[in-house]
Amino acid sequence: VVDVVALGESMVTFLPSRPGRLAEVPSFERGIGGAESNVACVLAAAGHSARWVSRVGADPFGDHLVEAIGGYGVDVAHVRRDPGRPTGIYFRTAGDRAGDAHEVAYYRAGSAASAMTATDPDPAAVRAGRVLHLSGITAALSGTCLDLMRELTARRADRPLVSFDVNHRPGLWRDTAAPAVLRDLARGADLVFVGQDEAWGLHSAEAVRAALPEPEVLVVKQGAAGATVFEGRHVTFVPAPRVDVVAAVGAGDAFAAGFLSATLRGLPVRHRLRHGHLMAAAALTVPGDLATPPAREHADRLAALDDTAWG
Ligand code: KDG
Repeated sequence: VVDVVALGESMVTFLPSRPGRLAEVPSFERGIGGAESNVACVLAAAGHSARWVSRVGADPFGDHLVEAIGGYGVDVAHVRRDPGRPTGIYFRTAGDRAGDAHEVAYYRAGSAASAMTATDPDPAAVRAGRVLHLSGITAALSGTCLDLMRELTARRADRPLVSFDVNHRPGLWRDTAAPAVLRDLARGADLVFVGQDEAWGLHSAEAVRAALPEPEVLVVKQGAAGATVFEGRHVTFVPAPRVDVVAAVGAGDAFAAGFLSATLRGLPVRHRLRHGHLMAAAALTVPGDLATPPAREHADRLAALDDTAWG
């Protein structure tokens, strides 16, 4: 059994080769993006078995995504090539040092991944892991992708642990119902990651938990301050280490990967949070989505330091 199956659209990403607005920079460097495949790549780099399930075009950018993500050690055998639709691409700036003021231009409408349906990809391949990791991005891609998300978050006995990162990307939604749609999907998951800034206008982690009591584990990410986990009746906050931020994109995915890795290894909640923070810290210090995560033994040593070292 594979540890984690991550399902979602990935895109070739173009980052300006020098600072400036998208309208002005003359050249770009190619990278890869896609929230769910980022999680799979970080998990594979951290020694887990991970599968990415998706669709890409039968085009050179599709080739590149399959090769690059496969190059991280992720199983890409269930990525379908669609000769009739293109691979999505997007351009983005790294953003300021606070990380959130970056420009994004998507070219993904009608992409190969947006044609996924509730029955294709193969449901058996999607449910073959100990964990199925999903995000709210997929729900925004098309009506058939939203159907797929509803199917995968429907509660049923024979499913893996369903992990859902809310990932509200306002630029992708034409629909004002996005917050309600995302909340309904989150209700069906077992483990939910949500940033306080995308949490339905609620201003405290406790208010988010009150609004979302169903998931067994709820992780509310509070930016540079840290993150709070609600698990049953237990509430645990762990501050984030201080980091010189280069670009915030990819940090949420790395956080999810660290938390999932520690969950798969049966570590206690405080350590799960610390592994999330450590993976995120690595991603925060590079301009692209993906950084080399700390080696497992090193991360374990850092996560085991006492509370005074963790602020
Ligand atoms: O979490 C990082 C992602 O947002 C980025 O890689 C692009 O998947 C992406 C998206 O749809 O915004």
